[in-house]
Amino acid sequence: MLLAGKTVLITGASRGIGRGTAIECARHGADLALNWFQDREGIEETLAAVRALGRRAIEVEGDVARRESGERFIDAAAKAFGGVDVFVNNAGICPFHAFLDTPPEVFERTMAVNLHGAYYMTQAAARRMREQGRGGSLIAISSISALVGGGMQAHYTPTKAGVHSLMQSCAIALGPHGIRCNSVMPGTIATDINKEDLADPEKRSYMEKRIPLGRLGEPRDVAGCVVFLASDLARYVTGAAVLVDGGLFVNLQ
Ligand code: NAD
Ligand code: RM4
Repeated sequence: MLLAGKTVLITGASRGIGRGTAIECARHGADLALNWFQDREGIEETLAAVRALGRRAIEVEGDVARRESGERFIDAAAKAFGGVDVFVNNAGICPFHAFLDTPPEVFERTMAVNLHGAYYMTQAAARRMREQGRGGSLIAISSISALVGGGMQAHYTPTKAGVHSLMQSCAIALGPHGIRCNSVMPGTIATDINKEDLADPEKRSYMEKRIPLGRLGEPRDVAGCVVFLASDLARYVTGAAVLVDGGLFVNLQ
């Protein structure tokens, strides 16, 4: 029970890593405020899973790319649970596309959701934590793609480097308030975001072979690391990034 008594907020919690993280946080005793967008069915499943573990949970609809979504989300969480202890910036998109003909709308939407959304959400959560005066933990779901490229991801990888950089700067800006800021860098985790990309058996087996632990990741592989960073076990960890990739990044030869 590493998170007993804490309120954890997660964006994009209707499926994938966001849902897996919500469930793992609930197992560790947290109450959950869950942001979602265009996926009512998915968020209902996440809520049911969290409540089945005996934890309290609320859902707040909102497109993270809209500036006002941040304050609405934080206000709703604070009203329901009396405060905000942990904020997980997870919502993200990755519409795979060749670089040379990526439409500007695809680039701009990816930036707006993954980076601008992260910035405004993080700022709203940090403002609340500072007001509360009891510190907190901000966690960005960055990516291995913050460190290495992807030929079909030139509009995406800069957003993942961006959220990691955001956590580094926030660690400095918010350290005096006792607010820790860290990134988790998942490798390749099988979720809807890459379902189509990994539907190609050749691509899937290529990725699997590159991973020393011999398998693609699951959302709960990432969730364990988030729980650690959210918890008081990580009380002296800030400005850090943790790869959760089965060894993919270090596998040169
Ligand atoms: P996913 O598609 O299963 O989940 C993405 C979630 O974000 C969904 O709940 C979706 O509804 C939500 N979302 C999308 N746009 C939104 C918006 N505008 N406002 C609010 N919510 C929105 O994918 P996932 O793999 O669980 O991805 C979660 C995060 O993990 C992303 O930031 C992604 O970049 C990151 N990540 C994923 C992998 C991977 O291999 N799956 C690896 C590294 C990093
Ligand atoms: C991740 C990483 C994975 C990819 C997902 C969509 O950040 O690049 O390999 O499958 O994004």
